Amino acid sequence: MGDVPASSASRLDGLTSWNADWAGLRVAVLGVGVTGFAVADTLTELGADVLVVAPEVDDDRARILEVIGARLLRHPLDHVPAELVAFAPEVIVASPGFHPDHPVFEWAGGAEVAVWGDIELAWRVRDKVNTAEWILVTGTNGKTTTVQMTATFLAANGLRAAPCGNIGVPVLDAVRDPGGFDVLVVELSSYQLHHLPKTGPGALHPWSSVVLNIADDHLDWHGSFDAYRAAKATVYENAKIACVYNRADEATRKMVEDAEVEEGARAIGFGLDVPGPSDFGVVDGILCDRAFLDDRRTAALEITTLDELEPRGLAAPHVVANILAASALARSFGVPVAVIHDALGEFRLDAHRIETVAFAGGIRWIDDSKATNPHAAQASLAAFGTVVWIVGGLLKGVDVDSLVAAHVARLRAAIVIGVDRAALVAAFGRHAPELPVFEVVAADTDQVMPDAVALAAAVAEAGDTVLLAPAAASMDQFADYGDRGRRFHEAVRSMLGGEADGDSAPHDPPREA
Ligand code: UMA
Repeated sequence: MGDVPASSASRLDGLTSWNADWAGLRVAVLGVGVTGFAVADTLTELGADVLVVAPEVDDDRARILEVIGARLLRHPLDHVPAELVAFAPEVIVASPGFHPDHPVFEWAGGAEVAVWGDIELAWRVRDKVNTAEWILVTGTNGKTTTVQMTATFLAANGLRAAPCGNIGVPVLDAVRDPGGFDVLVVELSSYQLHHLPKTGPGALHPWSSVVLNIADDHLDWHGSFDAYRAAKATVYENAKIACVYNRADEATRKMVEDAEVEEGARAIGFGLDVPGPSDFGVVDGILCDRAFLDDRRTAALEITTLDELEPRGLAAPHVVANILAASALARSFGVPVAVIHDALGEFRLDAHRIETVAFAGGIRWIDDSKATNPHAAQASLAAFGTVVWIVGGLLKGVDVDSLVAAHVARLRAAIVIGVDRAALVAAFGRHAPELPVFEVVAADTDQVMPDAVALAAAVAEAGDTVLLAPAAASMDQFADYGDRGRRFHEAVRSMLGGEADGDSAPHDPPREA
């Protein structure tokens, strides 16, 4: 973002505590969604001079901003507002959704104005109540589940643990919680990581970190896969205890190798295969820790078994991978394996994550609306046998060809929804010209799921799974992935009437993803 002038830079360098001198610091806050609001609220409390710039703001937030003393500039932000230039900010704190090539960032680079994200600000003021350790979780898929599991395991061991970040709770809210926490388990999106420095006063020094996996996603935002990967790799910088990586994803191990970590920090691999020393893995259906024990050359600790996980809907390969990663993070904080075992007994996945909607006539209906990219859909498909696949939506510039090629053999039929149907239909044509492929062309979006479900019901046979795993974002036809999943549930239930046998259908045995 360019060099910041010396006087201003030295002032910013000193801003590494809630009790530092923030008074009068001129800060422009870009965007006023969940993040921008928490940023403006924090900075006004610190006595900074805050100008919030956003195209739109809801009435409640506008009123509160006025009360707390932040100025608000409504501006489309299609160019740099003259009022922002006249304000001469010393720092801009940007909401994560702003693209890196936004005109305001270009201007800030030229004018030598520092640009932070909310995560850097939260790190700098993390001593407000007490100084919690931070555990960082990123990856293309599984972030939220892994954050929830890690926080559950820590809490089960009596620690005050806050899941926060991209999961929906700004880290600034966790940092300012008057109760204080021992550990923040922070979900970081690639957007948030993009703005984080690797060194200097704003750089994070996490306790432990994980990149769960890395595959094409958000390429339209980052511009390239390399830029996306570089953003994700930032979580390992300055790690103190453990850098947890995915043995099945070489890129994550390379990121650990390339990171500058603190003396003594360990690389810990996780994977569905047999673990080596310093790894987490699976041996004969037993999930094991071979990292956090003294005699790891010859022994391993049992966490749980696939047989125990299966009736709870936690045995799909990608969920097992999340459990292993979360266990590694919790073990790095001293949580005993027995505590993790018992906490897993109570753990439930969130809605729309391989959620069983119904089981009727030998057909299982599964909602994995959260599979918003090909990588997530790949994990989902790999968890089931013969599948009628409901797929499609907004493809966000990613390629679906290899996903289709990898899974055509397990498909009974494909039901294609969404605006980007052509790419999917063409891929099916190339890789499985014989496969029945149906397009849902409903003009009325209320009709999309009823039509998709009716088509699926017509082709599914006993023993099949009808799987909503769209591999695409939902916003072309639905409010969000939750809305897409809810409408699927409604359509399935209304189609089945009283026929459903309940949601206790057995899950297929997990397969290697
Ligand atoms: N805005 C603009 N121009 C832009 C971008 C945003 O004007 O180019 C304005 C919008 O008017 C809006 C505000 O900025 O009012 C919203 O900012 P935002 O889109 O950055 O979103 P927030 O409400 O601050 O929520 C963000 C995350 N959103 C994004 O990264 C897009 C939330 O993740 C996160 O939960 C929240 O901070 C708290 O940390 C959501 C998400 O979809 C769930 N994340 C993506 C994902 O998981 O794939 C990355």
